[in-house]
Amino acid sequence: MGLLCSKNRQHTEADTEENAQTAEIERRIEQETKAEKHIQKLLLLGAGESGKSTIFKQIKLLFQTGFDEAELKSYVSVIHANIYQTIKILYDGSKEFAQNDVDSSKYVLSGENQVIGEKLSEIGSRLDYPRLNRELAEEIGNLWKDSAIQETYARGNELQVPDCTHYFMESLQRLSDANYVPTKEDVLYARVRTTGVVEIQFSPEARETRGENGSIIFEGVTAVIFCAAINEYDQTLFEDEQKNRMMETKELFDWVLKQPCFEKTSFMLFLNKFDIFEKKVLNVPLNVCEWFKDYQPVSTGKQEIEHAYEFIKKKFEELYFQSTAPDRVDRVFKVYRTTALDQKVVKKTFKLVDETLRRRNLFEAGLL
Ligand SMILES: Nc1nc2c(ncn2[C@@H]2O[C@H](COP(=O)(O)OP(=O)(O)OP(=O)(O)O)[C@@H](O)[C@H]2O)c(=O)[nH]1
Ligand SMILES: [Mg+2]
Repeated sequence: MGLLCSKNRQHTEADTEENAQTAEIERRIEQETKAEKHIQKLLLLGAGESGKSTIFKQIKLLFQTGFDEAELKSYVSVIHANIYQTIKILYDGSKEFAQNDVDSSKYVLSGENQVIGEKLSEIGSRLDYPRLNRELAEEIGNLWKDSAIQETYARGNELQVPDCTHYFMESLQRLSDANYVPTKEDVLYARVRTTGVVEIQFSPEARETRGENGSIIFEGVTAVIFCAAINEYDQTLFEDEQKNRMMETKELFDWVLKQPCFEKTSFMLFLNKFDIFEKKVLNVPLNVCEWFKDYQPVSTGKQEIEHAYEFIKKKFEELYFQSTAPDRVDRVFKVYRTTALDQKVVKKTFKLVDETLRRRNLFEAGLL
């Protein structure tokens, strides 16, 4: 009996211990599941130059450690390369317009600037650029101010002139200082073409962000952030100058929406580069782009900008519903107006994205 009792007691003790262990495991699983749910694995997709890397940099600045001095300095050569490449595009472009345009005289540079232009164009075609010094910066500055280059810049949409042009050209003196260290803003403007996929893990609480590693990881993606540069409706592709950039974005978005691996993935569409769009749309009609050829302006000024933006938004929404199979229509789809260079806008947008995805998690867990 005693033995039995003792045996029973042993049993009870073991059970209690086992129960406690099970409870602890369950508690940990619950904790880990909860923690995991706070980390959003986001995939940034979009055509070239749509702003994916800029969004990635903003996330790093906003929710991670930002850029340390070594990282900032690593952008010096990128920024200098951006300047040489840009001045080459503008100088070569002015030569082309001076030869072929009806109104050719306005694209002809002064004799002195032609000599400088030839020299800089040669530097711009090298693989290794010299560090930008005061003397070169002055020459580039003089060329930039030449009315022929300004006329050429006004036709930048025909020439693959990058969006960072004005910002860097107006800061040449600072950028050519021997002790120059790029600012956060300089880094956001710096342009490096990414090869590979931009993936980020984002959690406002955990302050954890990782990615831009070039590896293709589509599994477990909480949401796709699709960047569309809405200012590019009158521009052609860098890779194919016959193809309109907005048409390429349309095709890419359609393709991504139809991918089986994203059938349950949430879609966050960033209609990006709004700052450039709002300046352009009053001068360049939307209907120069085939996709927007049914656009009718209704107003002027701010109202017209809003009207044009809403028109584009509607086009993307229509495309979303056309390209989404009926069994997938319950995936989340949200559209945001963004200017990736604007930290406040990006912060606000990511708060909204995070809120939407959390709500979705709760909904899927049956808690909402
Ligand atoms: N004015 C303005 N410029 C922007 C905006 N978003 C990005 N840019 C600039 O546009 C250029 C291209 O942006 P990226 O972020 O490199 O574009 P991407 O999508 O990563 O391009 P790829 O790597 O070639 O696919 C950079 O010089 C950015 O500074 C924006 O909202 N407004
Ligand atoms: Mg990139």
